Amino acid sequence: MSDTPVSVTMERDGEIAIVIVNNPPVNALSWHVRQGLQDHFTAAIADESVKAIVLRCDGATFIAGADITEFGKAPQGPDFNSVLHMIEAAPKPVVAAIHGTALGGGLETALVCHYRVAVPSAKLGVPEVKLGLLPGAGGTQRLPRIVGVEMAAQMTSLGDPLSAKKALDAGLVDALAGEDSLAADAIAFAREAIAKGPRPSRERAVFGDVGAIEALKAANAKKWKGFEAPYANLACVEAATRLPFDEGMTFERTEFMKLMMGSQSAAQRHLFFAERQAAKIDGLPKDVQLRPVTKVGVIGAGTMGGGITMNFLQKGIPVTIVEMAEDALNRGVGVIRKNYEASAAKGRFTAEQVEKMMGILTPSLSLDDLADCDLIIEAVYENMDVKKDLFGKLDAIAKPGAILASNTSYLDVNEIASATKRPADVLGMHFFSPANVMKLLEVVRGDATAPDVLATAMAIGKTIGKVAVVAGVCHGFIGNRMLSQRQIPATQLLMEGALPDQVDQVHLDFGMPMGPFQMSDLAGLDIGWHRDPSRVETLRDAFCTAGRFGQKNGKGFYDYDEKRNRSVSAEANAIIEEFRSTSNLAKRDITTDEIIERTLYPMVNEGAKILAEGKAQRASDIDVVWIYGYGWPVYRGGPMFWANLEGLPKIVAALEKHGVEVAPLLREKAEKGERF
Ligand code: T1G
Repeated sequence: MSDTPVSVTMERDGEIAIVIVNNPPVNALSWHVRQGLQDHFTAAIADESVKAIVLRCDGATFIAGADITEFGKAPQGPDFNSVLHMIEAAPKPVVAAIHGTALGGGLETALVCHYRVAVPSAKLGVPEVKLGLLPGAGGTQRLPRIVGVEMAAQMTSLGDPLSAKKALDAGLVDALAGEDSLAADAIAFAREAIAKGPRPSRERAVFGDVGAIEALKAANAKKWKGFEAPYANLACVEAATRLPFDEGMTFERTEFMKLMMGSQSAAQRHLFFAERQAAKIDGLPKDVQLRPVTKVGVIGAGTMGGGITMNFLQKGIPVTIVEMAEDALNRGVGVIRKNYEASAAKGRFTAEQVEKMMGILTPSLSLDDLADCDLIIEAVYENMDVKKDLFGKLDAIAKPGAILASNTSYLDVNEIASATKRPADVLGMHFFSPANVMKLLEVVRGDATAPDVLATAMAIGKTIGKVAVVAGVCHGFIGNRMLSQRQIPATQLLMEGALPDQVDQVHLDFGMPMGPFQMSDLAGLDIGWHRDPSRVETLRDAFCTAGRFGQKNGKGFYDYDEKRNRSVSAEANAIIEEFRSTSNLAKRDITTDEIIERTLYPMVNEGAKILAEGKAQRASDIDVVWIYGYGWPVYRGGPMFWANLEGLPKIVAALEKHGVEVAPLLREKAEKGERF
């Protein structure tokens, strides 16, 4: 008995053969699917009684791509391109019946079919660029022949799917089927196609304006900074405009293999799975039931409270927002409306949608109005006494079973929970500012937090469009705890001769959206300042004493114009030099390598401590935190993935050279030749 899983079958409807793929959950083109396609298409092509062939899929979707789990492993089963060329060369019409998401290799399979029928809800795309790849099975060569150069360039370099309607308009789909009658409609279409015969896309001419490719590069230069894949995709589409098909396929293969063997694709494929893994809670009892969340309470209508509120309103979840003072409440509600109206002006919402969202927002000056909320999130002043007092009041007001969440960014959630008689219902939900934009949500699990409470918070995070990661209680949880291990040495480097823009530029060149000192200026240098100008104990004290609070007042480590564009500040650098001169450190040249070793390696070191303490479930969760919370460049996969590429022994040696105590787990892995 062959141990090949049966993931492809074939049925007949008269003279029509129907090849059916069934490889849950997304009908990925695993090796046994390729084998099954090869076997059944060979049989259907050879069978004289078969006059046309339909390819369709069972389950949630048409083929959603190559099986990413097979990448980097020894090849098994037939070569994908060979299977596709065989289908395209069939002497009888082949019709792809598309539902769900025909993506990547899935769309490429549909492209070698001669005709394509899709249900209206289907989506069609080539998202390989988001994995640091390109469509490696002819997508870059066939799309310009079917939808033209401009759309092919957009589809491949941006990776966003088309709706079935747009695909129909573009000629990528030949007909729309009934949402519930795809199989029958595709068979009927195939019957009619018998007279038309096959229509291999490889024989069609490329059309459209190759100038669209340069225009796309210009329009996305900032977004694609540091990325290789978008440009490789466009190079392949451009090659299709000047090379015969087979030479174009060879060009595509060469470019595909360059990306596949590179670190950027490895990083982006790592993140594809890491993001999905982050949603999983290890050890969660199988029978956990989520608590219903139909009404949310938010306490605090400031920047964070308002942003948090917007997340729920956008998903149609009513929110009661509570402030202590009416003017603060009105201001907060006004900002929410203004933000929605600004988004509507950009076409993201209609005016009706804005009114509908504002219509399910209930402003209130009384905590008592939260009594019927299923989830209450506080976003008040970051002070333990204030939070404990508030949670004590909530304990008496909130209904049994309500989840009480703190948006604290570093305080001890266990201590906050101790202010209630229901610590099992308490956890942290740490949003990142601006909370309605940043995708990361750290869900901070208290010692007493119940499994269903944790699972519910993770699920509601996904519902409101966040990437939720479980964090343990410690100072700064995962992200901010590691951030402090970057900011402290960064400031120390200024004491040794570096300047803010030198350090920041190294981080910008690394791919971060901003460097340590730009971030400090954005956050505000006066956060936590003792406000005594005569007391200058730290460099920040010196800046605050000089009235340099950061972007908020136009000057910090940099000077800022009215559009918040930064420029090097002679005054700031003079303050640094003055403060540095009080230290007994000799000024010296600081290299780029040293800046990386002194600011990024300590983050990896702290990540190892976080893992060892169980404050993160897995190293890939730490990567997800830094990608979605701080803009770590996706093509470097996150701090822990990047550390593997750097080499843990190299990191250990550098940390020792700079006098940093090496985390035991990091040292252990380095010595054993292991990776995170
Ligand atoms: N390969 C392997 N596993 C995959 C997979 C894939 N392509 N896509 C999804 N999964 C797993 C996923 O890890 C998760 O596993 C489960 O399926 C459900 O996924 C030659 C080289 C299709 C829109 O990039 O965009 O083709 O966590 O949670 O939200 O040119 O999955 O349950 O164990 O995301 O309903 C190109 C990637 C590949 C599409 C469904 N294709 N997938 O979203 O479910 S490269 C893609 C998605 C390629 C060719 C090239 C989404 C989805 P687990 P999910 P979903």
